[in-house]
Amino acid sequence: MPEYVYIGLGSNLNNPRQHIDDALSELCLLAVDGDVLVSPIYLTAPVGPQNQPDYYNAAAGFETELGPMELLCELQTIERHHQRQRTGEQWGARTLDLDLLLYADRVIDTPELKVPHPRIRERAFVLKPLSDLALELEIPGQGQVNQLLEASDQSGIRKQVSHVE
Ligand code: A4P
Ligand code: MG
Repeated sequence: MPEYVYIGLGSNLNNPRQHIDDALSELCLLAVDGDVLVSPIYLTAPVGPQNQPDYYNAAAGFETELGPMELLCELQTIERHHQRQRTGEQWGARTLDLDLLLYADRVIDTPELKVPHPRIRERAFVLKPLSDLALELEIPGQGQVNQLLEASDQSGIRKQVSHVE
């Protein structure tokens, strides 16, 4: 049975807007019938080290036949296509970050994969685009996305012209 998943996208290096647009097309290949719901794209102030450019962030939702680990592997393959370098710096700049935010209503806690993504609730750059896709989405164990968003610090989040315009 296909399951519905949500992915968070982030980029702040080497033409980040293009990385986001390309990654959204690549995510279609993982989706049943190629159908992907895409949020608006936001320009967001960096969380973590401040000596890095602003990020472009978005979220995508789709049905997939892939299991959670298979999906994570595919996301990492896409990151590699985008010359993602892991520098070891926590929360440092990157060409493309794809986080598996939610996998249906499952809770997964293994060393390789934690779902829901552990830092969703602290991060308006994730909650805002996620709320555009599904305002009343329930984050297992954490609450509704709109309530988490209200409680989060949304300063530094600016909407960009939509990719479909
Ligand atoms: N991993 C475990 N669970 C997951 C999951 N649900 N989705 C493991 C994806 N990966 C998951 O990831 C490290 C390991 O996490 C993977 O090998 C995987 O097995 P990574 O992508 O190499 O590391 P990372 O992304 O640098 O670390 P982390 O802690 O995931 O960073 P975040 O939380 O993704 O934050 N500021 C703004 N404004 N916008 C941003 O997008 N992003 C970050 C990165 C920092 N500041 C930001 C932004
Ligand atoms: Mg990550």
